[in-house]
Amino acid sequence: VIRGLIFDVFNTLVDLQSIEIPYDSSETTINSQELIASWYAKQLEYSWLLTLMNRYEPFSHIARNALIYTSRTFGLKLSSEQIANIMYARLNIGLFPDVEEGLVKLQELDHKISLCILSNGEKHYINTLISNNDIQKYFDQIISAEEAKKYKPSPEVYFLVLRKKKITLSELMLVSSNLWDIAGAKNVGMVTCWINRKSSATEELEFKPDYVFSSITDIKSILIRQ
Ligand code: LAC
Repeated sequence: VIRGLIFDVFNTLVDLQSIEIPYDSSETTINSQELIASWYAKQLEYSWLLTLMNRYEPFSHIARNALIYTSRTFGLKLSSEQIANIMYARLNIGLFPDVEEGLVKLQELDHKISLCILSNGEKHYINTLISNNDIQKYFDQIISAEEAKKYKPSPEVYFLVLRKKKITLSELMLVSSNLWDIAGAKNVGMVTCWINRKSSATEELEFKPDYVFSSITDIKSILIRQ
């Protein structure tokens, strides 16, 4: 029986593609969608590099450094003011259109399911992002990898949830659009739900998601049946 849902943030609740990058097509061959995808991939790479080295830096520092690296790689000449503006826009990344409706549906379930956030983003950043999107009311807790000083998919980060809740891992379901995060959660025995909005290809990883949906609004169907 699933008693708690744990939500990832980037690309699961908020759409990184909604960030506006000041982008001059004469400076680069890459489009803004590819630029944002590369920026995110670089953030993950840096976060995993630090975790493997037993070091920690807040995710926003990583995001800023990854932005500088990515823009330089693709020939974009961003001024420090433009970088500061993008980092400011990162506090207001927009929700995917299905998120709010999906959260409302989960709240309407007869049996109470606890909803919480587990993100690599640092706590004050995630608090701001979530309240700027006015969805903090749906979650009982916001848990950040900052507390483990390691990044997902390190097991210690998923274990943080156990410190806060009297629930076993097999009663918790991670909801994420990131398959590396699904792998991390399955690795520690959580149930997993992959939100695949864009019909992305599956990864060749040993750990497969237990459920796959194209929208957060569909999660309710699993919980009604249990
Ligand atoms: C998160 C990102 C990294 O943890 O997906 O919210």
